[in-house]
Amino acid sequence: MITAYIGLGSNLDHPRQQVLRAMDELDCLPESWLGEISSLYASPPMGPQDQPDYVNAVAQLHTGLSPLELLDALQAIETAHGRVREERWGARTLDLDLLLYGDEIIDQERLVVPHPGMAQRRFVLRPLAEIDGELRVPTLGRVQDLLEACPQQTVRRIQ
Ligand code: ROI
Repeated sequence: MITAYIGLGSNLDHPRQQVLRAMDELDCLPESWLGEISSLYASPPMGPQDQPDYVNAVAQLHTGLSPLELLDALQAIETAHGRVREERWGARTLDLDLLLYGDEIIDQERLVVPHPGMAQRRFVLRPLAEIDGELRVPTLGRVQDLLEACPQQTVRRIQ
């Protein structure tokens, strides 16, 4: 069993419901159960500004799935939420990012873990720190330190 961390984000079609439903669906994945979950947070879009604010959260998942099996499962959940392959950095009904997979470093064509860019994203680090600020991100360091060093962005706890 590995402890993985999944970043959830949505800014279309009832974002809070999208994120909460996705957490239930993570709990239903084979060989997996949901661990701790963060609160929900609202944040303005990073990237193009002509899109609604996002709802973001992070979930801990204990899983026996391999990294690529987990990636396939996350993409199947995104698709079930009506996500279509949209423009890069555009609005989406559901985004599930595999942030961390135990302490593994993965650099493959389909999957890079730790998630590149997570150290620049308060909407990832803030909920992750709520679950475990002492967690070490391979090559990057302690989550709480990453949060303190992260560029300011508004991230508001909503639920
Ligand atoms: N911006 C915010 N605030 N939250 C996200 O989840 C998010 N996801 C994205 C991009 C478009 C980069 N911007 C985001 O994929």
